[in-house]
Amino acid sequence: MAAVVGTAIPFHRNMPGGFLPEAIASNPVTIEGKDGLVVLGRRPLNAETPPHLLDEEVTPTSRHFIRNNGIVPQEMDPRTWRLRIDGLVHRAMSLSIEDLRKRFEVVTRRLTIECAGNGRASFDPRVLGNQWTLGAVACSEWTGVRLADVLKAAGVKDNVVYTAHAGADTHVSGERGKPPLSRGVPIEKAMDPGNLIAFGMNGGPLHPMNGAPLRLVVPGWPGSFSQKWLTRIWLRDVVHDGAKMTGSSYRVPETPVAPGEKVPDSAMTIIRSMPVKSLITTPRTGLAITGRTLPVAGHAWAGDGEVARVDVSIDFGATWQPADLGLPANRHAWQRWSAALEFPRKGYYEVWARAADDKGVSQPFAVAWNPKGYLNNAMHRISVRVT
Ligand SMILES: Nc1nc2c(c(=O)[nH]1)N[C@H]1C(S)=C(S)[C@@H](COP(=O)(O)O)O[C@H]1N2
Ligand SMILES: [Mo]
Repeated sequence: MAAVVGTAIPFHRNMPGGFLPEAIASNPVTIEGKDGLVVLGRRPLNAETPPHLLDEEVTPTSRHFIRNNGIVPQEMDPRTWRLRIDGLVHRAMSLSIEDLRKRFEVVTRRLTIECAGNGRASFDPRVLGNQWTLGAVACSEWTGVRLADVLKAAGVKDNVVYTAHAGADTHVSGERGKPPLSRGVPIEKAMDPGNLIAFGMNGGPLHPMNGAPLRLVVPGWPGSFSQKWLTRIWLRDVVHDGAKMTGSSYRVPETPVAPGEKVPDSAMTIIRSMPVKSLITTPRTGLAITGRTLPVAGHAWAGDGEVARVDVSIDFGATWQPADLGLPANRHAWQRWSAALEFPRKGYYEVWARAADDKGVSQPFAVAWNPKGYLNNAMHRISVRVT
């Protein structure tokens, strides 16, 4: 926190857990091309988007969250950028962005990216890491070529089990050749036609903080698989062991554990599909209304699955009312939901939203605690005062 406010905080022990210093809360962030994001840390730069700024069906580039593990590259020239595909392939390739455009079908898709640590701030006991609240999620419209098409052109060998991704960002330590993040996916997931090697974002170029000029978008799974500033995809015959693939990074206990329990790395498993989740994006929390009715709306998503229903409650979950739920624009796009609420009398209310996926799995009421603070898909709630 001291790094974020720029100086030591003598009374930091008195600060409550999950506390946001006023200097940060009231300090409008000035990241060029971003608007309204709340900065969690500056080195590396991490910033999330308040839910009410995520109301649009397609998240504008200016509101796509930023999750950096390292220092962003200096050079992001799309004309000189190269992507290498190598390792266990029949034809290793080095491609420019122009090559990608010319050689492969260019597609545009709305794809949800959510950081696995989104919601970490609500873990009790607290866990280390960026204290994301709700806004490390976005659904922008990405343009690029299918990862599967490029891998097919390279000719994936039969013994390949995993991809390994590399980007041009550098480690915060400044140590040369030490990548901040290098993740990979099982080859079956890599071959899913939903994954893109993207060079376009919302009809324009990628934002420098979102991986310009070239990134992976591997929707449905933790955002960490979507390597930014993508320079290399290496095909391997073992589970990739790059930076933040091993130990407890992006892993959860194989079986549920009690809050605060110590879990050995050997009992942790790599996170795959993200769980079902929803956000209330209209209205913003804390609203006071004078009438008795209120339209509410938001988005819901379910990793590799689809959202089957969203329900809302104004009585702390005692009764539920079904929301109208839209279809995804394409697979892996979040789904719009809306409902008309009616409040019986004046007073303080909370609106809770709960999504369920196509397997009938719902969002839980409370956080399922795990040592690294991942996969918090507890229901989102906002407060409303009827005056
Ligand atoms: N090269 C590189 N790619 C990266 C990261 C990174 O630190 N370096 N962070 C990952 C993580 S943890 C997430 S959640 C997403 C976030 O994408 P965004 O910053 O565009 O929102 O990028 C992923 N890709
Ligand atoms: Mo992430």
